[in-house]
Amino acid sequence: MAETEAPESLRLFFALWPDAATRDALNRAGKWLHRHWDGRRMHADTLHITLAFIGATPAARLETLIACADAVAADAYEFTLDTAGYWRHKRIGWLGAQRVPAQHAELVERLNESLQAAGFPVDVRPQVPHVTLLRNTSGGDIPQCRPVSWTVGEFALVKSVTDPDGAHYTVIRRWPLAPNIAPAPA
Ligand code: 2AM
Repeated sequence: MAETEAPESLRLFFALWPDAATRDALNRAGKWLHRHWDGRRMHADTLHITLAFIGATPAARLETLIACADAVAADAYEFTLDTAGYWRHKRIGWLGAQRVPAQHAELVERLNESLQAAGFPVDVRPQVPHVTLLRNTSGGDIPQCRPVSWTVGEFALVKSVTDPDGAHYTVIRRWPLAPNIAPAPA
């Protein structure tokens, strides 16, 4: 590397990344919300729920970041996304949940603890899990939405690259969650 060249930096976050069927359902929800609120629809292949936003990270720290996620043990869960929301300050329209499963909160907490222990910047403010569906929208009355059921069986580390036509995301690695085995009837 030339002396003047900055060390490579990656913009990273951990997220729930949907399987194809869930992505289609989320994309349909985006189409529906766009009919109500207009704005710019997010591309189907960008739809996700952020678990922990890391931001600009030296590429040399990637292995440490991966080790943080390796150390996280959490259970799979069903996430029912059944409510639309609007944030005026960000001008985004999103899909979220009236009830956040305990396993989701545990996953976020364990990931944050692991990241914090390794010295990564962690935002400890409570977060509202959401899938951003629209940007640059003025929102409106909250319409009644058809729920999207997401079977969450893994989480992912994602790289974000922004170019003039928007953000592009690449999944770098995935981690499975422990399958939920229902207790056998007595
Ligand atoms: P958003 O969709 O609500 O804008 C990639 O940019 C992902 O990280 C998006 O889900 C985005 O949320 C989220 N994100 C971007 N900047 C963030 C920040 N400073 N803190 C938390 N999440 C952020």
